[in-house]
Amino acid sequence: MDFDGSDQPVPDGGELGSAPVAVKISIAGGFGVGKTTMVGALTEIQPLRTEECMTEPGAAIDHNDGVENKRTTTVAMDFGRITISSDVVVYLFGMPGQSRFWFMWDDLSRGALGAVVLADTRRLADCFPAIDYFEHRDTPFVVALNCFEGVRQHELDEVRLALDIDRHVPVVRCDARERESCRDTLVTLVNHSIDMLEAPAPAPSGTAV
Ligand SMILES: Nc1nc2c(ncn2[C@@H]2O[C@H](COP(=O)(O)OP(=O)(O)O)[C@@H](O)[C@H]2O)c(=O)[nH]1
Ligand SMILES: [Mg+2]
Repeated sequence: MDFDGSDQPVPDGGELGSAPVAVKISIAGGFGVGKTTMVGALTEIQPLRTEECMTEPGAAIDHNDGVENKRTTTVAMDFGRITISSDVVVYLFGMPGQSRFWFMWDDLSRGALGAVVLADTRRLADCFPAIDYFEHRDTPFVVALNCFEGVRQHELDEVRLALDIDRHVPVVRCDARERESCRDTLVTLVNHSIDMLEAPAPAPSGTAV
């Protein structure tokens, strides 16, 4: 048993070792881009969903161009879980895309290892708020182009240019309905997050390098 300087004993590593490490990952992006679909494809448990039917008044606010068949919308969050091993469990938090729910983003993304920003090339601008959000918080993120059928496949470099994101931010293609494709996206994110953690801190401005 170790002590942390207070009166309270702190369990040693052996006792802590029984609880798996929890890794939190955010899934973000605009309305109808496939966030709920991705969490559902990845989770090993019944996903927690907060879907509600879309209504006439909402149609004026939630533009479903390109996803006209969409009948429901997430009104809070999606939640899923992936057990990697007895030591590591990943928790997935799908963040609501509509601007009226952005007030929840801080709570849903706090402590996240990183984020997947899903993008639909037919409505690319819809992912700008999520990209801005993670850029300003220095949260590692990858941009994943959800490849909806029948849509021209843009080159990844074209999309990177259009989004004006840093060269080090990975841009990948995925199919939010396919578990393996989503898994590959998460692997890219985790590797990117590790790279960011290991990257040397930038020199303070004005310091000669
Ligand atoms: N064809 C196709 N449809 C998709 C794909 N991903 C999601 N969808 C559909 O697009 C709609 C919007 O997806 P949803 O996950 O609800 O979007 P969210 O608003 O970001 O949570 C749903 O009807 C999905 O079935 C995809 O990769 N291909
Ligand atoms: Mg949703």
